[in-house]
Amino acid sequence: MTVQAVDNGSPPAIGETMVFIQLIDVNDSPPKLDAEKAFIKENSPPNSLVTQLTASDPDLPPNAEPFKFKLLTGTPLFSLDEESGILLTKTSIDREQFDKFDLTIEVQDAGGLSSRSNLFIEVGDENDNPSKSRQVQVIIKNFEGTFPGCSCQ
Ligand SMILES: [Ca+2]
Ligand SMILES: [Ca+2]
Ligand SMILES: [Ca+2]
Repeated sequence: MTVQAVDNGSPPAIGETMVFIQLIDVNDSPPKLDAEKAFIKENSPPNSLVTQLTASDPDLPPNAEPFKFKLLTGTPLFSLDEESGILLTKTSIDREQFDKFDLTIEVQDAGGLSSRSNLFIEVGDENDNPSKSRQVQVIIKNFEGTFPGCSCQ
């Protein structure tokens, strides 16, 4: 930015100088989780990847990355790596038992500000419940040895 100084002389003398203003970033924005939804197929083996969480923070380093992720919802079904944001299953999930989850995740920036968001996880269906066999009774009436549409005796 340029600053001009004018004195009261006649004619006035004008001086110009460049002034650099350095804005110092303060950590006034908590990070926010980028994704709100994830998906996992039912019957996936334990340690399957659900998603890798990422976050955004408008502040400059060191008030932004690296982030720390925390799973606040107590659940025996998922594990979240604090540093990488990798969310894994701990066990195989049965969609006929649980078809969705709403997890609360806390994300913290390197300056210590944090926010909480919900992560909705949908469990995808597999056709793993075959229809049960039923007993069906079929009665065929035989009229004097002839059966319409059939060459049987
Ligand atoms: Ca921040
Ligand atoms: Ca199932
Ligand atoms: Ca199923």
